[in-house]
Amino acid sequence: MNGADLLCDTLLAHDVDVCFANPGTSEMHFVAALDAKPRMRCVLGLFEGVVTAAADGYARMADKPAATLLHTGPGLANSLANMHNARRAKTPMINVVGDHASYHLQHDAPLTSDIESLAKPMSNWVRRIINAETIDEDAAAAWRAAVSLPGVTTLILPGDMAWGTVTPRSIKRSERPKPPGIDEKTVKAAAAALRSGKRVALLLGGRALRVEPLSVADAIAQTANARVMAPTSNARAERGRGRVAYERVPYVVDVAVEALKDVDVMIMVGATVPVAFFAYPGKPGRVVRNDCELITLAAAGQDLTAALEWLADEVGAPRKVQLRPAPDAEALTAAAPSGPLTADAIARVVMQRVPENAILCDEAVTSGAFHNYAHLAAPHDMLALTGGSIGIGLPLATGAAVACPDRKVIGLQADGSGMYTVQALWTQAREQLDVISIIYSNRAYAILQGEMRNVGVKEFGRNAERMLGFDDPALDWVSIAKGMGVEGVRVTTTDELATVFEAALKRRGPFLIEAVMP
Ligand SMILES: Cc1ncc(C[n+]2csc(CCOP(=O)(O)OP(=O)(O)O)c2C)c(N)n1
Repeated sequence: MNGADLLCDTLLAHDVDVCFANPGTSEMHFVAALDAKPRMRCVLGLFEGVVTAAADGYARMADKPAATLLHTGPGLANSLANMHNARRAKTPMINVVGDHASYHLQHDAPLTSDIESLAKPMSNWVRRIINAETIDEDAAAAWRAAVSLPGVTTLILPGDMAWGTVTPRSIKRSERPKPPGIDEKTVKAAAAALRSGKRVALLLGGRALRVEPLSVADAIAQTANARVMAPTSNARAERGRGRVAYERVPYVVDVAVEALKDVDVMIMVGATVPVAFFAYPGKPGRVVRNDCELITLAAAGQDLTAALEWLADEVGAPRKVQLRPAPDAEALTAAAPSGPLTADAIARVVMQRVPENAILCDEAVTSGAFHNYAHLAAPHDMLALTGGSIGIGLPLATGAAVACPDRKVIGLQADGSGMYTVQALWTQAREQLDVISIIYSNRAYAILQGEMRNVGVKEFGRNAERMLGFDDPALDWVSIAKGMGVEGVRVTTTDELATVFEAALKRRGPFLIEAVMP
């Protein structure tokens, strides 16, 4: 038995049985160890940004970490943008990064780099393995750090630790660390605020956006006349008909300030104070009022449902609540206007047809109108980009589909962002994953064109046009998909989209719809 075997066995003992991978020479012993364990499912990503985003999507849906396998500093560097997104989503993840054998580093061979310095900013926990005999302890520590949230962990595995002989042993599974308890004083303060007559918003994030805690929050809100809100983008939210239709904090600063101007007290549950995505001259950084009282009832790694239940008891809220009727239910049946594709029309076509229990992955950017209708769609999970680093959508959907093979996954994907990690389509084909990707093909970085106009530029010059648009040559998404083994169809009208989407929902396996927007 060698260190790589011990690492693999320890991961399996902790029920980490999927490894998204892009290996290299220094990881060959670990590849051999993974190969010797058929229980471990290894999924190849053809770029490391696919690997980490797929591990993210997997963990969001499986509620447990996947491992990743990355090759030395450069492989890790390629994966970092989506590792950043995972860290922002508070996703549990165990990255295994191979390195040269420890005694080889002195030669400064071509792939030598400072892996720790690359890993630290995007990881919550980093450890270099220095003794093959104790790899089981290292891997168990990584698992504990991953599941106690926030949880991106990185283990650096030098070649000699992987091939070093170790004493065979039976592996003990670690206890899941107990989350920090809920603070009684804070619960009482939150309850007092809810009883005070002040205008209160409950801001829910992380696992508080699952059905059960959401409905407890809604009961509190109905009892105390408060609002239920969520951050603009969330790792995973359980949405749709029959579920709590919370308000999202708007993305645009002025709109967010306006939406929150009446909030005297914000009670945060698995969320932090909402801030503007960017600084703009003369605009605030925090979008709540300066005098808004902020109460953190519970943070991401705590038991958010227990915190809400305690608060509900304090304010005498019932556990069974009447769901408030959707105010605009006629949108459910009204056909989207036929004609050229708009973000709103696509959202309505999708909303009316989303199958029950689907998983939606949102990287629609300026075409993100689906959120306006999410409460009207069949019950679904919504996974979104939480770290602002575009290029997550296609692999996020890939990982979610690996975690939930019996559920339809639907990617709402802006074209510019889709191109960053387009290789995920190949993994979808290779693994025959049940994913429909709808590409919002506006052939531009539309959000940046909007930001340019916002700074007062009316006419774009040649350089701005060439940096913010990509219609020449136009990307041919159907051919791109075909080249990676995924069938696709191009649509240009609402009616075509409806027909093609309905047909796609009836089949299994990956499929792509290029929705060309004027
Ligand atoms: C990794 C990374 N690179 C660049 C950016 C800057 N950026 C933000 S949005 C955007 C363009 C998005 O274009 P697209 O995905 O086509 O969506 P659209 O704006 O057209 O709706 C860019 C380049 C970013 N957020 N993250």
